[in-house]
Amino acid sequence: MRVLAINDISCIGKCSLSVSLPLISACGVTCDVLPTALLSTHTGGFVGYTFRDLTNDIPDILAHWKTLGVRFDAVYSGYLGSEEQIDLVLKIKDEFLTENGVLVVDPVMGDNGELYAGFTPAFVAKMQDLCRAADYILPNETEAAFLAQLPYPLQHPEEALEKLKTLCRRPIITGVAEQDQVVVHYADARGVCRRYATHRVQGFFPGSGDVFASVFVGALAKGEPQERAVQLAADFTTDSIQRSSTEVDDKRYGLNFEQEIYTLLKKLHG
Ligand code: PXL
Repeated sequence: MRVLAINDISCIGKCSLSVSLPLISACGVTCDVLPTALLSTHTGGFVGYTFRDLTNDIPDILAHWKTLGVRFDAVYSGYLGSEEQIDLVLKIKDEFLTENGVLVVDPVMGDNGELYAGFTPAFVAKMQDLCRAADYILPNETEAAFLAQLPYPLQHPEEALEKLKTLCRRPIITGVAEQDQVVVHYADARGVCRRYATHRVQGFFPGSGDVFASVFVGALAKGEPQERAVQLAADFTTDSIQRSSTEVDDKRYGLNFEQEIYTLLKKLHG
């Protein structure tokens, strides 16, 4: 099984490719990468970070891959640095995804009710186009609100899920906080809305969405059914957040997920 992870490299502040590579590999599948941008840190709370957009490198990378004849069983896109990169993901789906391959789109755009630095309403509209081409979309609550054009926080996540189903058959809304629980709302294979809850740890942890998405994609590529992939990803993310709440002083540096990998592997590989 070959997964292509399309995401940025943030050198410090565990998120995007520095999370996807170890987690997808741990699931026992190949993780190839297409970096969309190179940043000194992610943009969540650091000041003075560098940002190099890699859009112009991508056509030559794809042209080279064409000569190799590579195909991917899953393509997973995360942080995209420009609207042009959305068109490139659509092209990758057409030209590099195997016949039964899946496109998983994490529409990374914002958190806590706000868009991340540099993201615009035009980008949100373009992201809706990418969601229409996806087999699964993994918005957090903020991204779900922007994509479904509903107020944040979502009053009725099931209503947002129904609206998102008009974009993509299998939306999965992550990280919806309830009193002492955090809930994943998702549409199953038959389109039925379901929920999976884990316990809630207070606070905001950058990179949590990337951790969830990476385990979900890795488990799916390993052959787990969608429902089990959701549960594995939610449990892993919650356990990593729990650990980080005491181990990590400065939350900008990301989750300490590494020591949770052993438990994930026991569940995945027996
Ligand atoms: O974790 C999402 C993410 C990914 N990549 C970059 C980011 C963020 C969130 O802030 O800034 C560069």
